[in-house]
Amino acid sequence: MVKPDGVQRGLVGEVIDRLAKKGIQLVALKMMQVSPELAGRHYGEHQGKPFYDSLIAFITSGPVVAMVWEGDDVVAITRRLIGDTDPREALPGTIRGDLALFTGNNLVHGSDSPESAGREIALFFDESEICRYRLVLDDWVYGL
Ligand code: D4T
Repeated sequence: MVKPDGVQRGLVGEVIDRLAKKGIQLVALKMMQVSPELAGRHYGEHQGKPFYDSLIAFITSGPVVAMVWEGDDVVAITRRLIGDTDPREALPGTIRGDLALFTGNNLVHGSDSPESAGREIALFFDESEICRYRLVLDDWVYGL
């Protein structure tokens, strides 16, 4: 997901570009306003933490761009491309390392396990919104 700060800063294209250039496949995408109810379900694991209220306020503060990406090891690969939660610790070359400065506004969210990806995709997308198509690029990316 490109968070509200990424949308406002005009970085939606940059984020998509970085992920697409790695070779993973975009199979769903939409711009949407996250409701407080959806934010609470998405970030339920953080309820009770000191940053929870500001996290909910931030993620509902403007539109986000929700996406589904597929590929071998896609969760681990996207986490590496995104970089550390704290952008000051994120390595140069990562999205947060290159483009963000503050944990509260760290530009993007990426699922942290296949299980959370499945849960989060179901929160944001209907099955009918996931596009199944053969990516011709795969032949060249994976050397098939
Ligand atoms: P997300 O979930 O947004 O991809 O971030 P991470 O997976 O990298 O980090 P996280 O779940 O630990 O945190 C979720 C979200 O909360 C914000 N946050 C986090 C914050 O504002 N202050 C904090 O101290 C922490 C740890 C940033 C990301």
